[in-house]
Amino acid sequence: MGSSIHKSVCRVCHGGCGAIVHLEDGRVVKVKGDPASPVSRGWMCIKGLRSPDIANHTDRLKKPLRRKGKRGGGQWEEISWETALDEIAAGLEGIRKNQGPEAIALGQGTGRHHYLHVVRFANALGTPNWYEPGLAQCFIPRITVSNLTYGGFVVADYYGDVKPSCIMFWGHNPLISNADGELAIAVQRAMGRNCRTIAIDPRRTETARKCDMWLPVRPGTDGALALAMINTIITKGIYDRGFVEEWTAGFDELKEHIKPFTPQWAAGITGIKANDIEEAATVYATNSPAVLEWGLGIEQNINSLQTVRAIALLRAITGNIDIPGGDIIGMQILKSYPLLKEKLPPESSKKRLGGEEFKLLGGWRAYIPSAHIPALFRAMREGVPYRINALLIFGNNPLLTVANPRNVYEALNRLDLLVVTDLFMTPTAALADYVLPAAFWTETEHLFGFPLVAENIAFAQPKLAQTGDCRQDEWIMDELSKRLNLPGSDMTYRGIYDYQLSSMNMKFDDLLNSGHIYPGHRYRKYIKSGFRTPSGKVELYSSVLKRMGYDPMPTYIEPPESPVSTPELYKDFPFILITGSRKREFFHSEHRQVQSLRKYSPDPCAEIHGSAAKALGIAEGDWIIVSSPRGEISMKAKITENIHPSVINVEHGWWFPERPKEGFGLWESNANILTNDSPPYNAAFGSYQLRGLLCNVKKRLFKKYVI
Ligand SMILES: Nc1nc2c(c(=O)[nH]1)N[C@H]1C(S)=C(S)[C@@H](COP(=O)(O)OP(=O)(O)OC[C@H]3O[C@@H](n4cnc5c(=O)[nH]c(N)nc54)[C@H](O)[C@@H]3O)O[C@H]1N2
Ligand SMILES: Nc1nc2c(c(=O)[nH]1)N[C@H]1C(S)=C(S)[C@@H](COP(=O)(O)OP(=O)(O)OC[C@H]3O[C@@H](n4cnc5c(=O)[nH]c(N)nc54)[C@H](O)[C@@H]3O)O[C@H]1N2
Ligand code: SF4
Ligand SMILES: [Mo]
Repeated sequence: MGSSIHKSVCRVCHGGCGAIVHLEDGRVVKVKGDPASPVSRGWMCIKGLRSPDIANHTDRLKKPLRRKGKRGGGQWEEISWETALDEIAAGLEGIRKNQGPEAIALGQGTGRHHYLHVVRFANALGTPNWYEPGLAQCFIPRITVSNLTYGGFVVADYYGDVKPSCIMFWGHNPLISNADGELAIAVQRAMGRNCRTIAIDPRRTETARKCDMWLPVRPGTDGALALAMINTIITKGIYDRGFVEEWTAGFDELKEHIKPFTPQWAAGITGIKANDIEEAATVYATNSPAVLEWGLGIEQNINSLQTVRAIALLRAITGNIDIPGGDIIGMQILKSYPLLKEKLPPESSKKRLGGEEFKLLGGWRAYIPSAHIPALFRAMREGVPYRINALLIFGNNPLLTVANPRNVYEALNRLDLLVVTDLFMTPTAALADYVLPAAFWTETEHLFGFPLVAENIAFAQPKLAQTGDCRQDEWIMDELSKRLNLPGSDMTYRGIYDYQLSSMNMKFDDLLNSGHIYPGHRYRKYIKSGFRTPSGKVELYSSVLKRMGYDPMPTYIEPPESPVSTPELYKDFPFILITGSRKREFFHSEHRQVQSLRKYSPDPCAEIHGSAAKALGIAEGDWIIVSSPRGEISMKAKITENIHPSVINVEHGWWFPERPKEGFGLWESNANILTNDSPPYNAAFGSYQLRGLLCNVKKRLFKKYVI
């Protein structure tokens, strides 16, 4: 076959970096950055560059597998795709007829190529019960609040001619996470000489270390900090009067509402000095255009809705929306993915687990309605309010990425049918009845709207290579749809790409030739058509939230497990726990088997401040036990000055592919043993707590298990 070189776009993470892929005899041998990419301009991160090591890994799943012997026993039989698909379709058909389609649940992971195809497949099947481990805990609060407040999702304008004069990073570390298509390289360039920068994070992250100001906020109290910044900006009169008068609704109510939320008030809650709060608010409000880079740190707690709302209002009162160099509303150049919403009858939607209770996650107003994870896994375990019999997972490892893996484990063991599609055998896949081999990004054909949700650019990803019998997830769903004769089964994923591109009179083949299309941004779209909200203005006072029974004005409540709320518990658990801060070399629970990435982080680590470590007699590299009221795990101590002394930062996603016989060491260092899937939840989204809980740390006295 010889060697050849191709252009593509990397999707090891949420993606976007232009990639030059070198093939030899059909194998991916090298991946380099594409200098011609309009967003990454030649840059790639370590995961993208190591793509050949992932694609060609000897542990890749290569054939469909059927379980032999007992569940989780590790005995498999290789079968053909025909057999696997026929048998799975027959199983699904039986459950659909006997228990009803809602007894089939679908699961998927974060923002991958097949994301919307899973939702379409669920609708076609007639089940309202699909989930993703992010959603209420990730991105849905930011998307929903943007839509409610400004009528569209905003992203930082790094690619236009005007560059931001200020960037405020809030619970976000994009230099490492490249989250949702906001690439580190673009952020780094924007942070150049003439840009004021502020980081709000309990850790002095890679991003914070490059900033002028670092505000080490107490985890879970960001809502109070944002209210105090609004207070400062309004009290000092440094808001954008013209924009506020013409383009916002509810300013008078907001002005009245924020009176008690002074910087002094917030200082007592957040641990940030009142002067610093005022200074940060002033820098943000007086250096226009300004970008507010919000991240996951503000969502993985039960105050998600109102915290995100308060932060969203800062953009509005400073007039930084849809202006050059500010936060711009996405162009959404592609036609919306045909999700077949109309195929899910209202009586089925009503059965969505948690949908009635968490209206902005699962109700009709939700961005893409989904099930509430704790309710769904409870239904699997207990059959309440009805039993879930089958779960089909496309790229998710819930035993590592969902709160309380014990509950997940019990739930998975109760299923009649568990099908997991993945690149590798994982702790979750190990419990399945069928394991299906997924295609890696160099093996998929994909139309990629960038950045996620805002879609200002469309990229084409060509299928370049083939590993074993691996297939892309969309193909698997299409094949099952055909066998089940589901609505929409006449349109394959390839047909959907053509449909989506018809907005620009293009076909997917045309885009494959050109690589990408970037029609350019139109700023201040609202001047022509208003904001897409009920009032046509930015809703400082949210009429929709009011109607839904939620507070129309941003509010603050103390985290339910904290030094203030639970002082008794705090005596036994005297640290504040945060989990899951991103690491360059891993994507969630992935890549622990890839030596060229694992070598950077061979062991699971927890960050602890030098003063706390000293007091506990813990030295760098010691094995420690981190415990919470829910359980304990082993981690290696990483001592640092770059963290608030009261905070412990625990890496998430840890399992040990090298230890298959011990259940992959699933229970040893799994951060979610410490997190909480129990109520209270956020009232609108049902968000549970992965950050801002209490924990304790002690030195581990016995020797660590040796591989
Ligand atoms: N404690 C704690 N837990 C967290 C978080 C945290 O901060 N702290 N973060 C949460 C967030 S925000 C998210 S979004 C979730 C992410 O949760 P997940 O999406 O579940 O995380 P991953 O481990 O990346 O992916 C799961 C599996 O997908 C497989 N995979 C990768 N690409 C493909 C593909 O194209 N097709 C298929 N079929 N499989 C593929 C991988 O091999 C992996 O086994 O984790 C959440 N969990
Ligand atoms: N390499 C790599 N990249 C990834 C991922 C990955 O697993 N690995 N995951 C992807 C996914 S799904 C997501 S959602 C994004 C997330 O990307 P980011 O939004 O950048 O999220 P994190 O790094 O998880 O968390 C950001 C910061 O929140 C801080 N934090 C914790 N609690 C609080 C709090 O209460 N308040 C404040 N203000 N800050 C807090 C943490 O210290 C951390 O530095 O990354 C994506 N990119
Ligand atoms: S940042 Fe994401 S898209 Fe870019 S190279 Fe890394 S993994 Fe690939
Ligand atoms: Mo996420």
